[in-house]
Amino acid sequence: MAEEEVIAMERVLTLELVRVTERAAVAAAKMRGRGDEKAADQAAVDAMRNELNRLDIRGRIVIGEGERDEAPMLYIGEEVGNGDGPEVDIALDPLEGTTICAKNLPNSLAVIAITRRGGLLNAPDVYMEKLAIGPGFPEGFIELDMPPAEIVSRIAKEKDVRDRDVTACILDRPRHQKLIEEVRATGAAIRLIGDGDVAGVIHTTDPEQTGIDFYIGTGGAPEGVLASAALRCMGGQMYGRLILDSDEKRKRSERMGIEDPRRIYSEEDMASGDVLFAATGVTDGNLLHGVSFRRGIAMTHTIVTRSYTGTQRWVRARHVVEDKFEFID
Ligand code: VTB
Repeated sequence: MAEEEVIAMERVLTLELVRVTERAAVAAAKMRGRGDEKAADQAAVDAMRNELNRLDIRGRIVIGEGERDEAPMLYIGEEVGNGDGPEVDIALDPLEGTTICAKNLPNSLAVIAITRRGGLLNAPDVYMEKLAIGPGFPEGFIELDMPPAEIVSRIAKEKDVRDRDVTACILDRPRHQKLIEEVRATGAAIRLIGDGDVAGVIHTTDPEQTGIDFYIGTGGAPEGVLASAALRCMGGQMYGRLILDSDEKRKRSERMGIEDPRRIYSEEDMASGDVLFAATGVTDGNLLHGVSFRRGIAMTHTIVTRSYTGTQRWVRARHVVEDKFEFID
């Protein structure tokens, strides 16, 4: 396909992506607050896969539900789309934050990112150290190994506020105890989240709205790639390093093409070239409303964006879903 044709395709595809995350979000939202993570995830996976297979793409899942033998659907390497159109790579999480959805807590999302073939880091399902800030800071403003005190004071200086006016977002895990103490020692505040670090990273792109200035800590590597894709479109900087602390993990990552186990990846290394990204709120959140239901209607709130232009569209949709909250096709 000629270059202009691919760009035109991507332009069309961007809006199509909204349908994909909307469907997943509505399916997951029906399972909100029921204490059943698996059922919520399964509903989102089924819905996302059905919708993905209607798109004019030759898609390959790079970041998905897991390895082929552990995930029956949307596994890494699965081909999706209707087989027409451009060859693309896909990172997705039909329900990012399964536990928060099951508990009906804020910020669970249905997310997807699409690049041209080869545009996404094939990240193994291991932990990744992450650091992210939103747009408007000079390149190289933060570094992964920078002490938290330095990060806080740099952000405070740049924003012309005090250290105590800066807020970090960190996953609430015992492994972060020291990090939490270090950040608190600077006077900065922390929003501790139970899950959902893709949302945590995205929140750095609009600190006025979300109250989050930077994201720091260790979470899933696949989520790191998804978050990078979002920042490529929405602006910001992100750094990540895989934690390969066993022979098994090192071998597995080698098989996935990771040559340097200590490499620090930037957002551009994790999601390169043109990137399309969409996220729909499942539960209410700081940037996106969750799905709301009323008689025969489902309301969704989605952000869809594209790195090529940087346009962000916030799509509020009203779906006629009839009595059983099933879509009319
Ligand atoms: C994070 C978070 C995810 O996994 O990546 C986290 O964003 C990391 O793993 O929503 P642990 O739960 O083991 O700390 C999730 O919580 C779930 O995949």
